[in-house]
Amino acid sequence: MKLKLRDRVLGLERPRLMGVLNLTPDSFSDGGRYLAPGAALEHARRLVAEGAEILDLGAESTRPGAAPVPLEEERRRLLPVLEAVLELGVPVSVDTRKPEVAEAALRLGAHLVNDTSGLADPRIAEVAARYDAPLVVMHTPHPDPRRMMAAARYLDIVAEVRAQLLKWARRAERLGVPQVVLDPGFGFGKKREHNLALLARLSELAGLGYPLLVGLSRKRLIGELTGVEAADQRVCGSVAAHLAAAARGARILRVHDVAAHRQALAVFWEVEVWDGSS
Ligand code: HH2
Repeated sequence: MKLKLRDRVLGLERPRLMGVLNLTPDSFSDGGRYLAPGAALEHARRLVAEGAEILDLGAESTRPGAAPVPLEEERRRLLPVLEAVLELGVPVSVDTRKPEVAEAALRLGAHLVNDTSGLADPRIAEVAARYDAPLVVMHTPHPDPRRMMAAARYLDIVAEVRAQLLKWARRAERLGVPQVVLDPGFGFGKKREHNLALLARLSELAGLGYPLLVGLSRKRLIGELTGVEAADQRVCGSVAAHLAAAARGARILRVHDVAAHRQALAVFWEVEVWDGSS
């Protein structure tokens, strides 16, 4: 499988690392660290040097309870950094729920739209279509982070996420999106048992035939399973979760700690594909 990122192509025959760059004051694990454009660009360079093959830039936190960021403020945080990051030569994804922000980013040259709203505003798909860019369709039971945890009620989480993602993917395709990437949305309106079920049964989503992206990096699930309170100390747990996801078919891993994931993947993948000849 391949991911066509406008003017370039990323093979998905093996898992790829998407490095997270949060241009926010309030992200749950690194809020405020990369708000200044200089610090953001320096971090982007580090992520690329460590092995990130896509960078995901976001200027609005989606952690449970986060307040929305006005359009102008999101643009002001994102666009100057995006312009500089594009110079690094690595494909860039823009993590936004707003069609206007997606459009401004694509006009500057961004390669992928990462919509974490569950296609709440379908105009975002029309924008991706117009720029021939792929769209990440992520599951959330409610587009507003202040209300999504109250919506965490499922009978069969995996079946419901699968059905909803398929519905949104087909809608995006009808609106002209050239390629859809699916994401179960770990932590978005999901409790421990929901996240665990989704991870254990991820192959059921990978089998749908779309590229599968997952983001478990430093999330609450990792804290719950390990007892590690500080989000930036959850590196080993995040790596373990992402390897479990890769073993079940995830091909884009959205991570904060690129070097650790790269090392782990280098070993994991050799074992996965070993055919006895070397
Ligand atoms: N998770 C976060 C943000 N964007 N995008 C996709 N496709 N999948 C995810 O799981 C996902 C995402 C949340 O993580 P982070 O960016 O570190 O935090 P915050 O939303 O607080 O900025």
